Amino acid sequence: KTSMPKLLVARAMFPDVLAQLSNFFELELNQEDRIFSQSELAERLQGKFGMICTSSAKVDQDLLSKLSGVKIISTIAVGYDNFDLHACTQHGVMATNSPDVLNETTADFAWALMMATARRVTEAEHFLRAGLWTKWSVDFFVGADLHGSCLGILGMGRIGQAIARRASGFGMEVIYHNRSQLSEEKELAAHHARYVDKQTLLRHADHLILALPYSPEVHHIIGAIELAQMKPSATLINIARGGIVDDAALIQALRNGQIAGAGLDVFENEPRFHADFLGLKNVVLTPHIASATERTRRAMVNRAVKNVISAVRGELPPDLLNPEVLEI
Ligand code: 8YV
Repeated sequence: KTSMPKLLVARAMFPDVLAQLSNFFELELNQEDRIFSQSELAERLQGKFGMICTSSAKVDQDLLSKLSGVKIISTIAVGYDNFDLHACTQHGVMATNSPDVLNETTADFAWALMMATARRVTEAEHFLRAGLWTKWSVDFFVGADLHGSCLGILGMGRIGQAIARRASGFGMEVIYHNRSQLSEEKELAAHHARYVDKQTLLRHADHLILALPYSPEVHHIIGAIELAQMKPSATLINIARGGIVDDAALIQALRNGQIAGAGLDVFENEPRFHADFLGLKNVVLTPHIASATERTRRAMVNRAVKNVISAVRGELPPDLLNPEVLEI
């Protein structure tokens, strides 16, 4: 009897979705939902066909050089900045992600953060919960309007475009900056989004949403200089990745009133984010949950599962990120 290949599932979730795997693999689940250290990850990956993981698993040259026989790493995320694709290819490892199925859900959440930040929803709730609501006044928790304002989007991929489409219901103007300008057809579909340079985006946006993938080239692309160019009444929303924003500079800008507020779902060094955020009232802070709806997370896991099953069957994984690996 031939034994089945082994698969490391770095998180234990949606058992019914994972059940598809048991026809193909002997599974090793991370029942405790721990984030593995690099040495533990290397140990656990030894002798495995592959791994299903999340953004917290760092797959780099150092890790890969300790392994042999690993064929696929499949992340439950659209962002794959935790993978060194070049190193994966060199080591003959296929890398896959789970794109598309989270676009609309993530766009919804960007709007949730933008609305909560502009209208100071969490700040007002804290006030109420603290028993401080003893009287009411006309200038009580005044915030900024969304309707009729200018929405800026940095990073106009599939998620950025889904965010832009939603602006039509609010009568907002949409401007964006991206590595390249979208086709006219795509701009039209994205509520007539207008391509501008980065400086114009920073200066004109009343609400600026970050929706670009992380790479070393965009590290701290929003720092002290950029924040100083934004309107004092503006809000900054990050549903992309920590590291795009210089968090220390953002804290300064929020303290000094250089911008009005920030809605953040991602942070540098999460889950150990900058503690000074907690002392600020003009922030809405969430623990990386923009894609977290039951339906979408199931769809993401399903996609990650499909990728490893294709690989073990000798088929092309639908979301292969490094097709060059097939030529090796
Ligand atoms: C993931 C994300 O849920 O898709 C991404 O890039 O950031 C989230 O949707 C998270 O990264 C876990 O892998």
